[in-house]
Amino acid sequence: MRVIYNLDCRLHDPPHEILSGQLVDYLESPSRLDYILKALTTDPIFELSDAIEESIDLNKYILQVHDKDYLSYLETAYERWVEDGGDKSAVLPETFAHHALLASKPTNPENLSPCAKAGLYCFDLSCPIMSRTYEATLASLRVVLTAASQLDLEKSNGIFALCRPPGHHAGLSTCGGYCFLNNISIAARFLQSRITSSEKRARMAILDIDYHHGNGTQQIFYDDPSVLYVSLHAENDYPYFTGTALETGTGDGEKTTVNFPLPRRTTGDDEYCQTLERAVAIIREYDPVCVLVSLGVDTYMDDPICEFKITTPGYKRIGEIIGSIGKPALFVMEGGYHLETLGENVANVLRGFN
Ligand code: SP5
Ligand code: ZN
Repeated sequence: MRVIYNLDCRLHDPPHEILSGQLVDYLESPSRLDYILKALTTDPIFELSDAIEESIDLNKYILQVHDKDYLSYLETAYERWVEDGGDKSAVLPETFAHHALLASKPTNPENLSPCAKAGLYCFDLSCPIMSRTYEATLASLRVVLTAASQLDLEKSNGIFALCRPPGHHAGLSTCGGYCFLNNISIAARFLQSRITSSEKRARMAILDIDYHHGNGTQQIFYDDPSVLYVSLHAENDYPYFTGTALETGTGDGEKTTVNFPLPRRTTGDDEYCQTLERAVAIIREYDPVCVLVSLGVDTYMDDPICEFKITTPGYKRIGEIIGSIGKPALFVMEGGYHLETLGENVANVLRGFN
């Protein structure tokens, strides 16, 4: 299987984050990429390439997903923050635009101070914007769109976009959960725009197997029947306010959002695979042109922030079930924080699919 990566994804490198009130090393670190690369290079079935497609107009596709004011915020936030006297290490919100604090939605967000903007465009503390963060997020997206451009839609093959920072928590105009740009959503729009045969948008399915609910991806396609969003994730865990089975979409998008919240602590390979079979049946029935997989392996038994019990061999079964859809698949890297097994777990999903 072909694997696209790029070392500019390493440029975003925050020193720490706050977990359960404690300052700890930033879990979504550049070394995640190194560990995955190392595991994939040892197996000849993976054909690695760091050649990215420079001619793809990223802004054009980003703006099909994210608000324009959010995009210009990401681009300029660090510079503006430093000009305003903010610390040179990173932009970080200190106050959030919580509904209890807002008399009304800010009408001119461009007039807000850099600190206010940080609290408007970010929903948690896990997304510091450092001097090279924006560069890294563009590199991450470029890896994903390069892989999307190489996906053969005529065959049921797979391709893996080995990227970071991840994307599925990023919403229309919000960063959070280590995510800035919603890579997989932008890839779905990119693929739809490549299929010009009919006036209607081609059907895409997004299967999200990260431990956490992809609140951003769900939000982006909530009213859109052309993108089916199916997620398996932990119930009552981060990001806490989304991901119940009652969230099924709205308007024309009613029924094209499907959530499978699973119990923390007890969910292991068998329970997980049984639910994944149900998810896959829904995707088959929808009959998309291709499947985009939000590939998180933070469901692993020893992941430092998660509480499922998936084993390393279990990931191969997961890959096999995804392969049984019989559609071309674009795998996009999301979470996974147990460095020692990260690469092998990712490799097993891809091996199972093949
Ligand atoms: C892409 C991705 O996996 N983002 C995840 C960001 C999670 N950050 C907050 C983690 C909070 C952990 N606290 C868990 C306590 C209950 N298990
Ligand atoms: Zn996750």
